[in-house]
Parts: sequence; structure tokens; C-alpha cells
Amino acid sequence: MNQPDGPLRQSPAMATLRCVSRKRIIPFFLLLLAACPSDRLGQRAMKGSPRDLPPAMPALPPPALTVITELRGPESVLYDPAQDVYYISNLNGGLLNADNNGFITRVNAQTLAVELEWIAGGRNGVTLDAPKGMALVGDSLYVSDIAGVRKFDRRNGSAQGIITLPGATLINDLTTDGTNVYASDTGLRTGPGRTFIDAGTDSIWKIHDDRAEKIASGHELGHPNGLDFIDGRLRVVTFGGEEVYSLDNGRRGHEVSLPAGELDGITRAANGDLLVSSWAGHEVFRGPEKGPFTPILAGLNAPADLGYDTKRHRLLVPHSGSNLVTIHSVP
Ligand SMILES: [Ca+2]
Ligand SMILES: [Ca+2]
Repeated sequence: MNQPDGPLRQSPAMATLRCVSRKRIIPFFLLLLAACPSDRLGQRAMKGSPRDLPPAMPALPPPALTVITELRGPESVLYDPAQDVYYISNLNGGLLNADNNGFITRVNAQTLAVELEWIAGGRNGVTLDAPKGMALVGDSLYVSDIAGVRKFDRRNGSAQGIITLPGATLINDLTTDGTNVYASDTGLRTGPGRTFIDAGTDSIWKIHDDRAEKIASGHELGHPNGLDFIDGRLRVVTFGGEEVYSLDNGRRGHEVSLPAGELDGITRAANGDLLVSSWAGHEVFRGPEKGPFTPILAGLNAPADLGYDTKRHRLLVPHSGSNLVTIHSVP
């Protein structure tokens, strides 16, 4: 989800990102250099080799390989392995504004060339207001858009229609089991300033053959946000809490708590660890399915729906409050 533009938190990493973000793509070696604090470099020089570092030294967070700028409220990043591209959904305005100015950015995963408005509301017969979560099934890219899910041709971006979810307020994330698409309704409206108001519509939907069916509802869902389908079970993260739970027969099943809440995105690393973003913690956490979770990135401004490049083992992080996507090597 997106916040209005505001000052970046002054973590060293984010200050670095901002000061070098003139171009849309930043050569990764600059960020690698900038991400190594000078005292750390000095310590290595004094000791002679990294092998001599004290064993208790905490691991460095993964530096950004690349920063993509000029985005507008990036909510979600999705890797398409068939075409080897990243899609980035851009709200371009409020979470619930029907302004037809949302757009989808496409990034070549090999060259990192950016096509900023690959799909754009108001062009080529496309309507797109506030795009958020995305999923791929067959030749289609599904994109959540306030109270509906729009379909586009994943190869050329042409519009393929909309699936409405009656009574939904804030359709947020999408995922798929390969056949069906699942959608979360976070059940929130935006209030004054940066607040949210309970809309009472928390729910999980299943879309099959372009028809939507509500498979869970109620406040017990905890304002569901990010979704992922793992080992035959749907996993849900709560924006209203600190939990990741499995949805079993429409109810919360096994769950695990994280160190901070307002959870948004969920994806998996190459070894199966879960990667979860937290607005309240300004962090991305990593951990095995049963926990514990530890932060691997910090100082993030509204980190939203994470993506993962399964070919290159890269974590794709939308900083929705800072109009950036950063890409990190996370094996
Ligand atoms: Ca918009
Ligand atoms: Ca989300």
C-alpha cells in the first residue's frame, strides 16, 4: 500500500539511494561501495582479511544491486520467468482513487532496461486506477484494482477485461496455485492523513474461469494483505497484525508471529525461507516457515508486495512511500 510522498527515513542505506537516484538505473557497483561503511572497510584492512573478523560480527544486509526510480506509488513487483521480466504496479495516487492513471512498469530482468508505462490507464483502451497485487495464469497478467481484478495479455499488455468482486473494498494482493487466482480484501478505507478506517469487508476470494467466489470473511482474517500459495496451502499476512497464517477451509490455521506488524508482502527465497515486509518495522524479515524471523533490510518506507527472481535469486522490493524499487541478491 502507498503513503503520500514524504521524507525518507534517514537510514544510511536510504540516504545513499536518494542521493544517487538521478538516473532510473544506478550502476550496482556504486551502491555496493556505498553500502560498505568506511569503518567496516578500515577494520578489514587492519585485520588483513575477512576471515579474521570476530565471529559475533552481524552479517551485512544485502546491498541494493539496482535502484529503479521515477515510479509512482509502487505497490507490487512480480517476476515472470517465461518472459524474464519484472512487472511493477504503480498506484499513482490514493489506494482507492478511480483516477485511471495507474500504470504497470516492465523491466527486462537481464538488462534491467525499464519500460515505465508499459500498460497505462487511459491509453490503448486500458482502464487502470490503483493497481496493486499481480498474478500470472496462462497468457494473462491479473492485476487487482480497488474492487476488481483486471486481466491483460502478459506478452503485449493488451486489455482482456475485468472480474468484479461484489462488495469488496480494497482488493490488495493476488496469488495463484497455477489454475485459480486468490485475492485478499484488506477491508480498509483511507482516513484523514495517513490513517485507515475499518470497512468491515476483510475477505479472501478465489477466482476460477473468471468468476469470483468469496472463500473466507470476517475480522478474524486480520485485514489480510499479502498472499502466497506454498506447498498446496494459501498463506496470508495480516496488515492488522503481526502474523502469517495458512487459510484452511476458510479459517485461520497454522500461524507464526513476526517481530513487527502492518505486514504487506510475502514471497520465498530459493531455500524456501519466507520473506515478509513490515510497514511498522520498516523492514523485510526472513525466516523458516515456523520462525523465528530476523530482519534482512531496514529503514524502508512502506515496503509493500515483494517479488523474487527465481532465476537469479534476487529479492525485488517496492518502497511504496519512496517511489523506488530496489533489487537485492538474496540466495
Ligand atoms: Ca491512481
Ligand atoms: Ca499489498
